[in-house]
Amino acid sequence: MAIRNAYLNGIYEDLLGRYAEQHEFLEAVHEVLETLVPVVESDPRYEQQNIIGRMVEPERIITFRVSWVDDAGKVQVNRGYRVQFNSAIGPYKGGIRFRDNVNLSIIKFLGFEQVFKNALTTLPMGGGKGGSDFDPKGKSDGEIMRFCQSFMTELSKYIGEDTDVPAGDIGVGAREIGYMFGQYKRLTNTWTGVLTGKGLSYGGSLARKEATGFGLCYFADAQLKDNGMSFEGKRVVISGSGNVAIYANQKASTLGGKVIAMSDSNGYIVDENGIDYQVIREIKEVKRARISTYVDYVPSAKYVEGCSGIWTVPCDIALPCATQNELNVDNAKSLIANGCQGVFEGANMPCTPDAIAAIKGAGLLYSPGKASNAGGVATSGLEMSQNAGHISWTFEEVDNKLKGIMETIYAACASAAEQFGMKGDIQAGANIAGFLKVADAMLAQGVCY
Ligand code: NDP
Ligand code: 2IT
Repeated sequence: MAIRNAYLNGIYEDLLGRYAEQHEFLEAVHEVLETLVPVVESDPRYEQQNIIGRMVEPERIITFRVSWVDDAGKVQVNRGYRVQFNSAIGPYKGGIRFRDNVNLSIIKFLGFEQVFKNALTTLPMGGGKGGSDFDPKGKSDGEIMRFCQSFMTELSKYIGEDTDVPAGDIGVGAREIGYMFGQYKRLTNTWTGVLTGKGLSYGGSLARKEATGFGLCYFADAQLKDNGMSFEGKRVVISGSGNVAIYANQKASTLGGKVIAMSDSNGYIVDENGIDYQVIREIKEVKRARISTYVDYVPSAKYVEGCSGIWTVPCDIALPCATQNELNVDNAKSLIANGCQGVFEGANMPCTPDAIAAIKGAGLLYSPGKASNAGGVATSGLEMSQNAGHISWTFEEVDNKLKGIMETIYAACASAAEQFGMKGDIQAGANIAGFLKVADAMLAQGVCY
């Protein structure tokens, strides 16, 4: 759909012609540009200095071959990426994703969103993202280690504690971060906080593991309260069963909600008595098994094959925490028909554009991932501060800072939306508040990228 501003529409048309095959990237850019129309029209400098034209093009893209030897002695080849998108407000910062469907479009969309998200955290971090089409599922520990070492051998040339600080994302957790950190240290002979999400015994921050899921619920709670509601007594459906989903379950339950369904890429489980996050953690973090095995631990639960069916489970609050475009317009219609009151994104871009339109159109509360899942990277920022100061904060200190940051982000999104005549539109507010900070820094620094 055309964007109702000639400057913005021209930029989008140009990207469409140049990167026609990068669907996820185009989707993420379109979503942001649409909401920036009143902002660009409020200050001629954004167009004069071509701030948007510069923001949609990464400062640097690195792609590389990752060769490694599998357990059978065969040499395997994967593709590695790091997109250093924008460094206007701080060193590039963002996760690394290992999944078989990873390509440049996915890494660019994630890097683009990360720029706005990191600006919202109030911490000085630019945006970047990386990954590989390597899938850790079904690989041995030895294979994972050899892959991570090979990946880091090349990546190490481009990152550093003041340059670019990667972290985890889908398929990259404490194990992968550990292997990559070890290899970086070996190559550089320096101990620096070059990665976040590290283990607690070697510089990791307490509460980083929990941060994205906890932060999502702190954000949702702030938005619910602002609209006279709360988690208390609500039926909650959470897609995914990874890092974000597990701790979203824990916090939603603490806040009085009952999580009745969770999923993985094969299917979903339902239990009206509530799903125990500790059992999910045992299955996913320790055993690295499928969510279908939950019924072996809790016989009252039911397993259903096929992951998208989870959105047909009637609920009050939906927290999509798996992956991009996992919730389409039909799923949105099911949620609406079943009386859902709010959709708060834990994953990056989980709702398709027409799903978002349906959700907002039906008057449900909606929060975009780049605001409501910012607690993960915010706590990565806190890990960087602790590493730089050679100190460590208690779980409570970090958790309190995280809660404060999420409430501040919600307030900033709400206020930016209101300032530009879109009161209550947290999607627009997130894009605008993130944009204003980055654009201001770019204007101040001149035409340097
Ligand atoms: P994990 O790898 O820990 O878990 C991912 C979960 O999503 C798994 O349950 C996985 O199922 C499921 N999943 C992945 N791909 C698909 C798919 N194509 N269809 C259905 N389900 C799928 O990742 P995270 O929890 O870290 O990340 C989840 C989302 O949150 C991603 O969008 C990520 O970008 C975003 N995010 C993560 C942050 C973090 O700190 N980790 C911070 C902010 C956002 P299976 O086990 O079958 O693979
Ligand atoms: O999407 C994200 O914000 C993340 N995967 C976390 C990034 C980070 O640097 O902690």
